Formats: sequence, structure tokens, C-alpha cells
Amino acid sequence: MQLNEIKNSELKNWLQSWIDLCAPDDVVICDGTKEQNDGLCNLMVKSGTFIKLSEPENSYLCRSAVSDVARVEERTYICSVKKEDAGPSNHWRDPVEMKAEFNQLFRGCMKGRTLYVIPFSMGPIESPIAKYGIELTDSPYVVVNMCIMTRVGLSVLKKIDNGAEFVKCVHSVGTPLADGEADVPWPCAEMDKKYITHFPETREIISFGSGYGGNALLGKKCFALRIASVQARDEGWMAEHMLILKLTSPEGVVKYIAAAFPSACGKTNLAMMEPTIPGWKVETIGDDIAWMKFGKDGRLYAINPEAGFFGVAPGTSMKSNPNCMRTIAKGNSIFTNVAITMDGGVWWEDHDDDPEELVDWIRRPWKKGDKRKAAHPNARFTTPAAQCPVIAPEWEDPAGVPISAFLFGGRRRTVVPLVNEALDWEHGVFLGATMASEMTAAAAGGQGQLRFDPFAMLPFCGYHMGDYFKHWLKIGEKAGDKAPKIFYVNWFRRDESGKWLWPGYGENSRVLKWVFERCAGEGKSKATAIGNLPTEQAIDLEGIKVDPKDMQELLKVDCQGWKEMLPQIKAHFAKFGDRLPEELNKQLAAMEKRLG
Ligand code: SAT
Ligand code: MN
Repeated sequence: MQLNEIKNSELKNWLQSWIDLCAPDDVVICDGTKEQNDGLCNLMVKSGTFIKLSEPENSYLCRSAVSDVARVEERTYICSVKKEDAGPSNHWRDPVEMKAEFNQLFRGCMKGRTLYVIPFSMGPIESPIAKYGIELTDSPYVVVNMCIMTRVGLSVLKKIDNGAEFVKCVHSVGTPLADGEADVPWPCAEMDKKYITHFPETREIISFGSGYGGNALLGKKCFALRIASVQARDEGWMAEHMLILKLTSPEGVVKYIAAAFPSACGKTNLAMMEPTIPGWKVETIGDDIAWMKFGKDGRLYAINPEAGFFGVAPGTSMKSNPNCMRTIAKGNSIFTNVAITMDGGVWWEDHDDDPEELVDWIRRPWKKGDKRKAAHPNARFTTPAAQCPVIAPEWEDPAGVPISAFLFGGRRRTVVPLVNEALDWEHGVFLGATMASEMTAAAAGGQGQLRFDPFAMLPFCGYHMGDYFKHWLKIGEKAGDKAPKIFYVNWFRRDESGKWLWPGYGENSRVLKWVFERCAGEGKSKATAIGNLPTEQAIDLEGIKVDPKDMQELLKVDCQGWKEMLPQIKAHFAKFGDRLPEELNKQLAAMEKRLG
């Protein structure tokens, strides 16, 4: 399909106005074909952006600029018409002023470059839960990543041309090339020129100056969470930062579970885990985002709007996530900011191989024993979901899968028990709204600090978080007794010496088993001040050695610890002002009372 074949005037005008403003040398429509993709990869090998790896097959290494390695929340804005609609958890810019500034910043910003037009679908193209977008970008790296992460193709462009609704996404690395000027391997703009902006009312995304991950692959956090959360609020569905997994019992009974953890807290590992309890099976539907709508039967049905995994490489190994390693081993993947071995393979911290020598992610020689990390802590792989050996056969079912349970969680060394079942939906919303986690490398900022991250959506909710809590309450009202059960889990407890109390990884299946049983109206629990905890024998520990003392610690209610959290929770709630639903204050007061 050529530009001049586009009939839809809204689409045509939008495209033309950006082409005129950005002044690229060339415009290319992306059709999602292997030929086009291979051509772009070869182009990037020639330009020095990509290195073709010796293995896995058909895979590439890319190294970003050292200053462009993660999402930049400080430069991320919600440009709603009214400031209060962005809420306290978002940075805000006036949409008119922002667009005026972009009118300058984008002027001629693609000189010397090609503008790629990427028509994409979030979700299976024919799914009633799917939504479409078009991303304009001057980064071939973005194109090949989008081709893995979303469904790119001319059929989407045709649907949009025929009037289907779409989210308008514009991205530039923000570094035009003068006549004859050579490009650098990873062009990007200075920090104070980077902007990741969202216009919720007009369903637009405009991103300038960064080429990395969620800053540039606009289908992911920008669309599938920030804009989609607004669409979901307006249309009565849910766009959540959740993995989706299929859990099958030895009797062959299936339950689907969706789980919200902040970035880099093990969503990908949980989604692909190999259960250690005999007879239980976990299969993957998605590892990062869930879109859910009510089905005719009144239950919530989820799709994974993505088509690939953009996972954190360091820490990924045959021990932590064998199915992910097998997915990557099939090739067709892009590795960003990992180290390269002397024979052209990839390596990162905790990788199963133990090489003597490497070239690190900033191209420096690296020797075994060096203190310096060889891969950037937020180094990523981009790999097709369809290659995952445990992808569920129904992962692309346009109808989605019915969700039985939501899990919330984060990294907490202390206080928060291994698993806790909400007393009811409203209490579950309280648990989600008070989620807190120690910070990771997925965002620029202080690692290890505790931050409240409600529903793991803190950096991803496209509107006022108080209204978002209200939306959750409304969904619960609508779902009634068909609502998924809500649980809070914490795999990350440690003792005073820093030792892990719970083995984690595949052993987390023991917790999933209890969740499954609770959803089936079975499984033993005891009511406590913070929720329903498993009774001592309720978690199946057959075949592993967990010190009974550790188990007690993992399942105890640390009343003192919770009381110490109360002022922090109150301060956290106070930020939402009068948009905080009264129900949540009531839940807080009730917990305070129960703690005594
Ligand atoms: O960079 S991304 O936003 O895509 C990854 C993440 O933070 O989860
Ligand atoms: Mn994520």
C-alpha cells in the first residue's frame, strides 16, 4: 500500500501534517513482512546500530547511548486539558502549550532520516477487545521491535483507512542529520529535550528524544496502559499492568490468573514458570499487560494486547526462567544493552554460561571477576511470544480468557506475608491501592527505595489515580459474585541476615495452588487483621525443605510492622485529595481497628 492510496481524510491529513513538520528524506509504510524486517536489520548492521549474533539465529545485539537506557518518568507527561485530571501521580503539561513546543522541536527533526509508518494492532486483529494504532517513527530499531511486540500489517492500515478508530503515535529520536553527516549507532536527544507525552482526550502519543523501550515502542506502556486506561475508564473495561497465566490442576481443571507487579519484579518469570508440584501446569498468555472486558456471562475476559516479550535480561537463566531461555534460544530476537561473548553470543549477569572474557554493553573489554556489570541492569530482550514453549494454545483467542484471580505484589523484604487473600473486592482494591515495592532498574531513579505503586500502575495510569481506584470499585460492583478473587503475594521476604525466606521461582506454584483452591471454594484460610492467610498446613510443601520457622515468619501478621506502615499509607492516600474514594479510607480505618 502506498501513501497516495490512503482515502481516509483524517488519516491522510494527520500523516501529511507530520511529514510536513518533520521533513524526512523518505517515507516508508511498514507491512510487517519478513523481507522488510530483514532489510531494516541489514541496514542497521551496516550503520553499526546492530551486530548480527552468531547465536541465537536471526538475532541482533543493539547497544544504546549510555544516557538512554530506561523509561524516563521525569520526562513523561499526561497532557490532559485540565491539570487535575492528570492527578498527583503524573507530570502534567498543558496540551496546547506542549503542542506549540513540539511544533518547534519536531520541525525538520527527521532530516536525513526515513519516516516509517507502522500500522499495528494491540491484541489479535479480529478481537473485540483489540485496538489499533499507527506509530510514526524515524527509528528503524523501533520498527523491528514493534514488529515483534505488536501485530504490524497492512490489514490494520486498511481497517483504519476504512474508518476504524486508532491511537495516533508519533516518535522521533530527535537528531536530524545535516547533508552528508554520518549517523551514530544510537541517536537520541539530551535529557532536557526528551518528552514522552500523552493526550488522553484526543488519544494521541507524542514522544521525542529517546529510543529506548517504553519511551519509544509506543504500543506498550504509552498506548496499552496510559491511553488505554483512559479508554477503559470511559468504556467500562480494564487496562492493567498484569501478566496472564493459565493454571491447570492435575485433574485438568483450568483457571486463569492475572497478576500485577511493578516493572522488573518477576512478571515474566511467573508467567512462564515451571511448577515444582507434580501434575500442575502453568502456561503463558501474557507477561506484562492485560486488557479485560466483561463477557456475556458477566465474567472478566482478558487478552494480552502484545505479541512479544520485552523482558529484563539480567537475572534470566535456566534457573530463574527456563522457558524464557528456551523462547530466546529459538532466535528472531533483539538484545539491547547485554554483553557479547568473544564468539558472538549474548551474556548477562546470572546467565548460565560462565565466560572468561566479554565485551560489555558499553563496548569495553570485560574479564571474569570484574566487579563492573557486563550488561546494563535494564538490558532487554525482545522476542516473539509465539516462540514460547509454554505459550497457551488459546493465547490469541479473540474472546480472551476468563479471569478467576488477581494477584498483586512487589518486592518487600519485611512485613508483607507470602500470600494474603482479600476479604472481599473492596478490601482487594485497598490492597491494590496500597501496593508498595522496592525500586528496580526499570526506571531511572533510586534503586531499593520503597515506593507506593498502586496496582503497579503508578507510572502508567493515564488519568487521576483517585478516579482509577473508583473505576476499580465500579468494576467490582458490576462483576458482583463473578468478580475475580484478589490476593497479595510477596516472594521477596528476607531475614535479618538478608537470606531469602522463600525459595521462589517454580516453588511459587505452591502459592498458586492455594490460590487455585481458594477460587474453587477450597483451601484452608484463617481471617487475620490484614486478610485471609493460609493456615499452617494449607501451603503444599511436599518435596521441599523450608524451615518451619521461616514458614511461620512468611505467614505471620507482623502487627507492629503494619502499624508502622499506617502513617505512610495515610500520607500516600492524602495525595489523592477528595478524589480518593471514601471506601478506601473506610478500609484503612477498618484495618487500623483490626490491628488493635
Ligand atoms: O521500558 S518498558 O516500559 O517497556 C519496560 C518496563 O518498564 O516494564
Ligand atoms: Mn511492565
